[in-house]
Amino acid sequence: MLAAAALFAACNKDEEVKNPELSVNNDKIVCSANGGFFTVDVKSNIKWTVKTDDQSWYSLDKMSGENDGVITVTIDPLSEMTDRNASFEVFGEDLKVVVSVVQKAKEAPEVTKYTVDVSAEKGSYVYDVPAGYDFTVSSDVDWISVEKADGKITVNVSANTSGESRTGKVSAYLDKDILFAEIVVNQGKLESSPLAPKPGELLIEEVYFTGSLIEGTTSSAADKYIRLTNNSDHLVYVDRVMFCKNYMDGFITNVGAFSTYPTLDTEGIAVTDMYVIPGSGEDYPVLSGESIIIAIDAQNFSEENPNAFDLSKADFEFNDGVIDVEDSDNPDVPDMIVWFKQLHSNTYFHNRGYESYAIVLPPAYETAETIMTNHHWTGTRIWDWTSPYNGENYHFEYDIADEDAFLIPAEWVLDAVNCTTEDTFYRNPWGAAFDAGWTHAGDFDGDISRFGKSVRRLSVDGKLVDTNNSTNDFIPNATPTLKK
Ligand SMILES: [Ca+2]
Ligand SMILES: [Ca+2]
Ligand SMILES: [Ca+2]
Repeated sequence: MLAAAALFAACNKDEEVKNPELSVNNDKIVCSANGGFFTVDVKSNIKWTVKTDDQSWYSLDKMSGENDGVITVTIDPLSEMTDRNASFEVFGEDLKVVVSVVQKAKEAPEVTKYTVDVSAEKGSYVYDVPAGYDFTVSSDVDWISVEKADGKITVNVSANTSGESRTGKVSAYLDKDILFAEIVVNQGKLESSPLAPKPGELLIEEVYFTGSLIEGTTSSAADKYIRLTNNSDHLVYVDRVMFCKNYMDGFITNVGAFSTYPTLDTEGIAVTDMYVIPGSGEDYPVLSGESIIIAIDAQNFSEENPNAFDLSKADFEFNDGVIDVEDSDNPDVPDMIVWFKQLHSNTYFHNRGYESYAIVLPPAYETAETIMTNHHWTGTRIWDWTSPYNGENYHFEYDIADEDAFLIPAEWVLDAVNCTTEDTFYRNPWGAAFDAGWTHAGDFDGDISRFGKSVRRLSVDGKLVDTNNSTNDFIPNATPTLKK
C-alpha cells in the first residue's frame, strides 16, 4: 500500500498535486517564570490555521498562514509558584500538529529571615524581601499588625504595657505554603530611667499637714505641703513618682471602734488616693540633696495670713480642677496627675494627722488603668467593736474588693511615713518593712497647738536619716522647713 501511495504521488507531481505537508520545528515550548518570546517555524505547503485553548497568559502573532511561516508566541511572566500548561494546534487539510507550552513556576527564593529587637514604644518597621513575588503575611500575636507591598513587609508593633519582654513572629508565605519570609520581633518592656529614684533615694523629708493657724480661729490655712528630698549622691528624676495615702486607718474612732484588715507586713502597702508627678521619665531632675515641694495649693498664703507660707513657687500642686472640682490653679506650677481619688472633693491633708503618706515609683508600664485592674486589694475587712455603753459586740465583714483599696507592691515603695494622733494611736496602717514607727504633730487628737507644726525627718551630717522607723527618723511637732 505504501509503495502504491508513493507511486501515486510521484505520478501526480506534474499535475501540481502535491503531498500536503505540515510540521513544526518545535512542538514543546518550555519557558521560565519570567516569560518571553518564542518562535515556532511551520514547514508546510498548504494553508493552515491555528486554534488555541484560549488561556490568557500567552498569545500568538498569527492565527493562520500558508506554506512556511513563523508563529511568534508571547508568554507573560508567572508570579505563582506552580507550573502552568497550555497548547495550541496548527492544522490544515487532514494534518494537525500540537504545540505544547509549559511555563515553569517561579522558583522560591531562599527564605528571608530577620530577628529584631525593638523598643517598648509603639513603632513601625519596614523589612525588605525579594521583589516580584506574590505572598501572604500574618502575625502570630495581636500586638503586631502587618502590611505588605512588593519587596517589603511593614511590621506595626504596639506599645508594650505587659510588664514583660515579649516575642512575636511574622510569617510570609508564597502559595502552596512555601515559607517566604520570617521576622521574629523581640520587644522589650517599658523601663524607667536609670536615674529614676530607688527605694531610699528619694525620701519624704517633711509633711506639713496641719497648716498655719488662722489667728482668732481654731482652724488653719491650706498652706500644706509635702517636701521630697533626693538623699542619694546623684541626680534623680522624679517623673512618675506617685504620692499616695493610706487606706487602713491608724487611729481609733471617737467611739472606740476600729477595723481589722488582712495582715500586710511585707507584701506592700494598702493605699487609696494616688497622684503622680507628670513627666515621661527624664523631665524633672532633682539634684543630690535638693528637694521638691508638692503643695495642696500653689498659692501665696502669706499675703492674707502672716503665719502662713508662700507656696506659689512650689514644684507641683494638687489641682482638683482637673477632676472637675473647683480649685485654685497656679498655671506656672504643674499639676499632679490624679490616678485615683476616693472622694470627688478637694485634695487635702487631714490636719490632725489621721493620714499616712507614701511615695512609690510604679514600673514604667503601669498606668492608672493597670493598677485599677491588677492591684485592687482583695481580702476581708473585719469591723469589730464592743460597745462601752451596753457591752455588746458588733461584728461586720466587708469584701475589700468592693472598696477603693489598692495594694502597692513592696518593691515599688520608695518611702513611707505613718502618721497618727498620739492619744488615739492603735496600729500603724503600714507594716514595719515600710515604717516601723509613726510620727505626729500635736500631742493629742484635736490639739490646737498642732497648727504651724510639721513632721520633719532628722538630718545628720547633711544626710537625712532613714531607718524606716519614723519614731526615730522624724521630729514630731517640728518647725516647718519653710519657716524663716
Ligand atoms: Ca489644690
Ligand atoms: Ca497648676
Ligand atoms: Ca524609708
